[in-house]
Amino acid sequence: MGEELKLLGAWGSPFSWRVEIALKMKGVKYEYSEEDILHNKSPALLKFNPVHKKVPVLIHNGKPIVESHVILEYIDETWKDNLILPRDPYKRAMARFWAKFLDEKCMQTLWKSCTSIGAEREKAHEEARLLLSTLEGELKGKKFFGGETVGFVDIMANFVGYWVGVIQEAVGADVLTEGEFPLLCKWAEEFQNRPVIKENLPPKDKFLAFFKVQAEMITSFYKNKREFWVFLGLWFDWVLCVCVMSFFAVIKVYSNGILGVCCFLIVIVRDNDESQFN
Ligand SMILES: N[C@@H](CCC(=O)N[C@@H](CS)C(=O)NCC(=O)O)C(=O)O
Repeated sequence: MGEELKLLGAWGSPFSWRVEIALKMKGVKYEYSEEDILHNKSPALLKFNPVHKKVPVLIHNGKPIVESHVILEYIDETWKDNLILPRDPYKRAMARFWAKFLDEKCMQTLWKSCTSIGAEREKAHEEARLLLSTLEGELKGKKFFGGETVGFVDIMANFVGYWVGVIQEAVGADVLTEGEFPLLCKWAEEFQNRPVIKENLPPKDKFLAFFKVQAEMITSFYKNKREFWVFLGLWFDWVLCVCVMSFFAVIKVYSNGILGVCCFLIVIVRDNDESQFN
């Protein structure tokens, strides 16, 4: 087939990387185009992913496919060698279930547990531990989530297998540790050592430097957010104090006024009464 296959991606994106790995596992040739997602998205990205404007976008013979898990399924159905998803319908359904769990539950929490600070970090850390324990349980008696070889769930779990380790190193966090999650750590090692993965991992030094900057930005965001709330709290106390004082002052002026009016009326009434007797 004289096919045209192009991937719009970003070097540090676990989502783009999923697609690259799937294409490489299948041995499919493609053209790669690096997107500057932070500063300058290309017209092609905006045109082919107008809904989310995000990478990855796979363009096959002019037709775009977006969302990494959708792209993985498309690749698996289009190029049949080295199947990524299991053939058995139940196992396929379960693979999709875990993929959803990874993207919807784990990714955000793991990211937050590595980058937030204070109470927010503690909370995210606890949540991340629970999620990682669930994944640890899923690996019991297996080398990979997919069984003996890397499959759909392993590719979807790439951020646990590589990204979390690098982010932890960059920011000094310890969410995923060998002591607490031995099966997951062993899996991450096996995963990274698979030839197709090892040869295509994003460079660690570049990654560390990138995440240090990102983490500093995010940490200062959380710090500013906390300082903002402290400032707002103090400001609110002050406003409350002024309101209470004003309230009592008004009551006092008002009651003095009433008292004055009452005295005035009493004097008038008495004057009137006395003049009747004269
Ligand atoms: N759910 C999407 C997520 C894609 C995504 O978040 N891509 C990021 C890069 S890691 C992106 O392009 N961000 C650009 C933006 O948010 O504007 C997928 O699975 O493909």
